[in-house]
Amino acid sequence: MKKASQLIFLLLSLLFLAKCSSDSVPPPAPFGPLPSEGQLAWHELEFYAFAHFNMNTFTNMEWGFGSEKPSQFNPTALDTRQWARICKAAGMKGIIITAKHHDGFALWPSAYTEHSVKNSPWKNGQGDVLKDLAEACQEYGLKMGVYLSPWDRNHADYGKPGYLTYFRQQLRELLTNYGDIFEVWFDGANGGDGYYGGANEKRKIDNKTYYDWENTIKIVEELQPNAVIFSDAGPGVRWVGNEEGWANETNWSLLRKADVYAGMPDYKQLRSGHEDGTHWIPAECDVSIRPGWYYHPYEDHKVKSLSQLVDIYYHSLGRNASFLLNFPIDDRGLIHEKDSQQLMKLAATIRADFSTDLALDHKAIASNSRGNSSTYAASKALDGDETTYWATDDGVTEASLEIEWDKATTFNRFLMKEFIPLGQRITSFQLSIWENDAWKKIGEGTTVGYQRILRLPDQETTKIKIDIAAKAPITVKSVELYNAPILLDEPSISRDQAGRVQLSVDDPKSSIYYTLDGSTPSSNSTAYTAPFALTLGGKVRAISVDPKGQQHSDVSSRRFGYAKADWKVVAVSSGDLEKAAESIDENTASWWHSDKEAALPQEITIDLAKALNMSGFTYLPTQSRWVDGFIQSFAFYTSLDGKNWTARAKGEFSNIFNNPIEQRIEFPTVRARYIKLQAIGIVEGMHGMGIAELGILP
Ligand code: FUL
Repeated sequence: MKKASQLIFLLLSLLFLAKCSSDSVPPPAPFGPLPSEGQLAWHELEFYAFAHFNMNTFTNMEWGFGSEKPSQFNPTALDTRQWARICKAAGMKGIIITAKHHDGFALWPSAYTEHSVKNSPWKNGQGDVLKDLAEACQEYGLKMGVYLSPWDRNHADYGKPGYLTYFRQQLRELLTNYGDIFEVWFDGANGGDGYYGGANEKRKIDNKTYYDWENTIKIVEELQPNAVIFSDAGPGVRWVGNEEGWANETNWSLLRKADVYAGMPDYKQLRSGHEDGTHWIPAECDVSIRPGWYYHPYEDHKVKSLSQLVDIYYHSLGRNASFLLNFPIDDRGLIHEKDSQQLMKLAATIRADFSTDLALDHKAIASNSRGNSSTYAASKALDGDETTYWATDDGVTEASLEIEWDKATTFNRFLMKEFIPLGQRITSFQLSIWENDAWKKIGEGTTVGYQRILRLPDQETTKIKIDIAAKAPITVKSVELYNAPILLDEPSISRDQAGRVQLSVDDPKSSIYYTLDGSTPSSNSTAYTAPFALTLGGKVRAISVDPKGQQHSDVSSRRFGYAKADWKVVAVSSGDLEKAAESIDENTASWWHSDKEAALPQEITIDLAKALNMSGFTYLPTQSRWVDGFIQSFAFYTSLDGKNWTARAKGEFSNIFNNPIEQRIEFPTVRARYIKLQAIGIVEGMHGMGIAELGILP
């Protein structure tokens, strides 16, 4: 008995000593610029929303001139709780609102201007969008941020020193009256001309000096010490150098602060940051779910596809940046149904992709771990605990980590995070799997930082190895592995000029099935293997199906007229005849436009190469981001010889401005070789006649 207790005592003492010795191993020294507390909290937010809602929503503009009237701001069903409910359901952590955009209209009843909601018909001037949103965010547990445009095309003093006082007074209102603000967004844009209190002139400022940012930043620090400040150059968070939602694969959370400023022309360097940066200024990817930032009914058919949104997720959050997704709030004051539908699909995909961490608590071996201490052991990267990390000894900047399973395991997502409170260190890494008794490289990357994710083809193995190189001892907070299900997005359907239809999906593992008889496709329909001819036109409906044939995407559908292989534009009333070929090239992204100054009517004549029976025509207006040339009223003629013409249809494309999708006009079947489309009227405010595609219905 005595012996047993002595033994237990000895064991306990040994354990105690072992623990003491491991705890006494100091953590690696911090390396390079470090994030602040506020920045660390911001990193954790990852995915949050932008709400572009303001005067532009009602004027159908992207950049209002500043001469708009408060009376124009009048949402019919504004409901910030709907925004918050949707964002929360998608796993977003906050909402940043355009409190004031470049046109100067204030969404809150600012005491310093008459150009605000207080003079609008909305709630008889008693409303305050900021207050409504603050309450909604509070209710749904979201954070709120504010966008305050430095450029103000309404204010009489813009460009003069006096404007700064006004700008700062407004900033104080926003940071005082609406509770905690997590991010303050300062835009770098300045287009020059504006209303400016009636002056109607161009006012350019010197971006480097005019705003005296140093003193504006002090106001944020004083009133909202936990908020991060966004601008092209931070100081809290930086723009990523594009509005498409991607960072470069190499992405440092660092910038040489002295070399950057808001509105700088050489902004593309922001996509990677600066490896030798002097300050911690991580990147944020801002991107809209539609082409525009503000709501335009004519973009209702241009909401980003699931595949596009998923790509953006991986190209922002997977590359050490955050993901700020914009909703152009519509003129009712709601997130549009189509936008929320796509958002929910994205959220479901991301949840499924990261549902089970296959590395969690698995056996891990590192080639080196700091002082052989359990505190910094390899297992700390797999324990799901964000406060612990695997670290290497001082002087050891190259090391590997192996993870082993008892049985073969399949994964296709690799996620790694550095312990960034100690700085960003990793410069490169390689991922290998154990195959045929040897390591086989399957992936690699450069920087990691807060988070790096690789999308890989399916990998089946019993162990993996990550070789890492860094600028200082390695500190890895997590390594995670997932087996994401197949991405089932609607196939995209296109046809070339020769009439060959191509169906495509992003995920190569899914199969495509289609029908041509109008029926709903299923996995019993025709399987798509290669482009097929559809020269006489018809309706293609398609789905993508998982390899087991159990799940499928929504149905995509497109209707085609005759193929355009031998067609030729023989005359245009103005504009470039050669370029007019783009109106029949089956490419919906290209277009032809008549001379913008030429008087109406304008027309285009096409030779179909042989006489065809036709029962109508289709017109797709230009699909460019900046819409123009939409035909409002038209006349359509046919001819057998190109000399004697008969009018077959005359009328208007109703609602084309709001809904610029393919227009179909039918008429009793005729036989003709030549067709002529005449634009009699163009949508108000547009110039010339524009065509993305013209087609003929069999
Ligand atoms: C840009 C602005 O000019 C756009 O209108 C939009 O607000 C976007 C987020 O930032 O620079």
